Amino acid sequence: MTNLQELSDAIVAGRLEPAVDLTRAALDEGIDPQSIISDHMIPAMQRIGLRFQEGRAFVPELLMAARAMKGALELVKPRLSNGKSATVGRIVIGTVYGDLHDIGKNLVASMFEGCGFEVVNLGVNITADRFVEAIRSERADILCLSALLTTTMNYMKTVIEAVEKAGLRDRVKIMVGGAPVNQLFADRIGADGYSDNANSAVLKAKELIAKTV
Ligand code: B12
Repeated sequence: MTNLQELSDAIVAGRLEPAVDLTRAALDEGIDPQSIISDHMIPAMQRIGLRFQEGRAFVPELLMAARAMKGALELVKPRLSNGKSATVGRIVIGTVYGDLHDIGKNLVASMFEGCGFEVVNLGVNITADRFVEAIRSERADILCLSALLTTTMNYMKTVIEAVEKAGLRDRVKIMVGGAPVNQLFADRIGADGYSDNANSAVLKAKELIAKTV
């Protein structure tokens, strides 16, 4: 039986190979992929984040942990898919300008894909203009914005204003998320939806799509 505490420890220690091997073993044993992510991988990132906050870890350690998390996540991602092929809706997702955090955003994007959405993942450090352009070119039903820094979360408001200015606001639903974001903030900046995790993000997106049809 795979020791999932070891997987969590490997991510915290930034050890890519053991993290990938332990993840593969856990999947082979039939452990629920969602539980591997929610109960072991995400808490590992929270642990390293706390160490960083307390001055017991530094940016290189965060980077190593992120690399191990991403490597392990690559293995789990295909298992999140439930094989649905019909398109539920089109989503454009990205991390806002000034922000390079993409693990959570990519996890949310994978869950959307696994649940039948078509997803255009713009990446990180995305300007308001680029989001606006993508809503048009990709004919997005939902725009998803991610931010992990208190200094970048306000840029979400800039994006929403740019969408309004471009005359696209009534055509697209906007969802926001990321560790410093909450429902109150989402309401304040005029977003249509917020979620603090990838599972409820999918439920929220489906709810928003249902409202438009
Ligand atoms: C890994 C990491 C990094 C890595 C990022 C690598 C990468 N490719 O992503 C690196 C080393 C690059 C990094 C850099 C920095 N980081 Co950093 N980082 C983290 C860390 C440890 C983990 C983040 C993570 O991946 N979490 C796991 C994922 C799964 O969770 P998540 O992102 O929250 O996503 C979930 C939800 O929020 C939600 N969600 C996310 N996006 C969206 C979008 C939508 C639409 C929805 C609905 C939901 C949703 O669903 C996701 C899945 O459940 C956090 C600490 C923490 N606990 O969050 C600090 C943290 C975010 N970083 C922090 C800081 C300060 C920095 C730096 C400024 C450090 C520096 N001095 O250089 C730089 C900034 C660089 C930049 N311009 O962006 C601070 C932010 C403090 C603040 N209040 O703003 C934190 C909180 C650490 C701390 N405790 O101090 N970081």
